[in-house]
Amino acid sequence: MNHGFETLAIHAGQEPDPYTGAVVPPIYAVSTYKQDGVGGLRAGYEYSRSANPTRTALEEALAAVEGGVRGLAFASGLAAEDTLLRAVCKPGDHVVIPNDAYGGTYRLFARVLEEWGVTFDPVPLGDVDAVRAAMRPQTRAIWVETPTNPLLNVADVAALADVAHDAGALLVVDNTFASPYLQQPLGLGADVVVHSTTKYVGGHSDVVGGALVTRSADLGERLAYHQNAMGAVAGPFDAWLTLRGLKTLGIRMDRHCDNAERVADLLLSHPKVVQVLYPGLPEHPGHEVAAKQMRRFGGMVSFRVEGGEEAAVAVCDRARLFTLGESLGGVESLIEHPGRMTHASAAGSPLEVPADLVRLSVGIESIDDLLADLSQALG
Ligand code: PYR
Repeated sequence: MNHGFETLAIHAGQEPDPYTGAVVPPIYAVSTYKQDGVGGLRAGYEYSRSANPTRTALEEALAAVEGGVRGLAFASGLAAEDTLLRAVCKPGDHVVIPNDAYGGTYRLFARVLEEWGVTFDPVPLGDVDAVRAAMRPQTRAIWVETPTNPLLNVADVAALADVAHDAGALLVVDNTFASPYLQQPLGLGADVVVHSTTKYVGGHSDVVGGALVTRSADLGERLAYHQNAMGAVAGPFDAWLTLRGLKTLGIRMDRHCDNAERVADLLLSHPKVVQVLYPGLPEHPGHEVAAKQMRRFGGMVSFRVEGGEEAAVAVCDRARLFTLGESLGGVESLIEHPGRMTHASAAGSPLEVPADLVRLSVGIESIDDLLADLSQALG
């Protein structure tokens, strides 16, 4: 479909149901499908681990909004990551990862994939020369997050795609923080996009899911084989909720960005804030690259608080409208202390996050209420 983003989000993969005319893909709560004679599948569906019509609708929509050819939906972002890595790596292979990757991604590499024989090196991805220097003959992929979770560092996707491809490796981009509305890594040269669809794509904090989208049909086919073989698929209810969220992604993201810009401004002028991490700020080291590859700068803002860990935890505890909780990307604003919460698994590792760091997922509530809550939480 050659349409704009919002049209694709609402219509791609979502033709009205041919049987009833239902304008929204129904929840196909079904495990198996009647065959008209052995092997006689009516619409290609055989067993819902392999494919389910509600999941297919989501997968086609995700591929369309990312500008890819194949989308695959999983039970969680980490299920998508694990399936991808086991499909493209074998024991003995090596992956370059961000030195500030999401804690769950780090845990997957450090505690699960390393046991399976895949090694990794954490590298500051903003430094393209450092990434090039980290490449080895066994490097199978560069794993990119941009902006990163929770430090909001920015990596140049097009430059890293060249580094990966020169070395015969894949460029994988976790696009969870930006969402496909703000950034489309496949068009910049990435081979695979990864999502925790739990976040902005789902957008309402009511479903956990993950996705992979590929630029090539061949890689898509290989990942689909592993999706079926490993079985960590999205169920039909979860696929339906995620698809419902996707339809409003564009308008939600614009409001997330509007509100995050105002929040970053407030934090910047607050005496108790030591540093504001937001790629939309001109002084952010990744601002220029972000401006080149993103439509806007996103809804995530992190900041460092004067007084260290206890002061940062106190800000989180005092917040009211910003709900204290993990996750991000929902309509409601969230606050958390990454060191003790989402990134606790990186404690003591090279990926340990600063103890005075607070992460905000700025929601789409009335901005004056959000600013008032933050002001009182900062004290
Ligand atoms: C996060 O809050 O960073 C998760 O992905 C759970």
